[in-house]
Amino acid sequence: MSTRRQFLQASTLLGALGSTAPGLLASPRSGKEARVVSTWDFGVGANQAAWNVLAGGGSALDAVEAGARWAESDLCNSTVGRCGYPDRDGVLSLDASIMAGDGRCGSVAALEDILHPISVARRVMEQTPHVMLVGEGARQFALQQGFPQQKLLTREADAAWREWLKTERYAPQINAERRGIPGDKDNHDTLGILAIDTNGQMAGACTTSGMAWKLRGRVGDSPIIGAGLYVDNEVGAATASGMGEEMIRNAASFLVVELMRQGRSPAEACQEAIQRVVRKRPEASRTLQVCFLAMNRNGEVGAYALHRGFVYAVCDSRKQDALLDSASVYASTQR
Ligand code: SD4
Repeated sequence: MSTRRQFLQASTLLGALGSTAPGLLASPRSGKEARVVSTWDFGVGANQAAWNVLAGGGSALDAVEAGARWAESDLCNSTVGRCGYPDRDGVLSLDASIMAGDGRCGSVAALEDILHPISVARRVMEQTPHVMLVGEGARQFALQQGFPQQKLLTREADAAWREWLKTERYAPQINAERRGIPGDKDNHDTLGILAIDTNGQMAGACTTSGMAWKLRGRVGDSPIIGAGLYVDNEVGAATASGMGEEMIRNAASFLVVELMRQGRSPAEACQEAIQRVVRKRPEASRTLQVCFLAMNRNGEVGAYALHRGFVYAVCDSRKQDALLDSASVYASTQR
């Protein structure tokens, strides 16, 4: 959180350099430069974990899994992994998806008691003929695969839930914590991470505990291929953060990739997808946050959000810790 501002100047520099300047970590064979991008400020840490893989010659798929695992272990994040906030029954359940640029994909939804849903999603992709496992079936699969069972709800998350029970008010806030609303934690901050490796292969991952205080059994966009994440080596990749129902309604990450296929830049594609959200539900769009992040197969990056406050992290051979402000439809985060 605190690191955001100091990156902005560097971000401008990164933007000025553009994505076509020759990078240090480029394959002489493919001419492709490795790059990884992630949602929100904790994306800087996730990118660094992913970059360690890419810089060692690893694949985009291994990189995004490493980045997502970093976020799932992060002790400061109340919306991803072990420190996530629970549903209204006090149960923490996790959603995650992973996708390779050749169309392979896997996901888990409403997974309980397992620290790394992203790695379970990858096992679904690699060890089963299926794409998605949910709930108790996903948990049993994870245990069979050797993932340890852990009680994940932290003391802080449990205390926050007990506090919430006093009012049971359920009104998702836009960037609440960033706006400094006392006692209000952000209840949306999914990690979406996209990478391209030096072989030109792309991959993406998305991991979240979903909306705090959600109805038990509610599944957001993050584990739904095409909504929270979509990757196609022919075109590029997209991921989303914010109110998942809007992404599902608009098949949003797929939409962003298809718009890039039609010739839009990543930023233009994200902007048009956001405009769809606005056109479909103009009133609701004033009270919800929706954010898209995309990277095309040339490594060009773009983002767009409904409301100001969305930041995304970019990491490549020139700079590993750049953090950029996304453009948005609404300049103010007022509700
Ligand atoms: C969801 N998109 O479950 C997720 C939550 C989120 O930032 O926070 N995204 O709807």
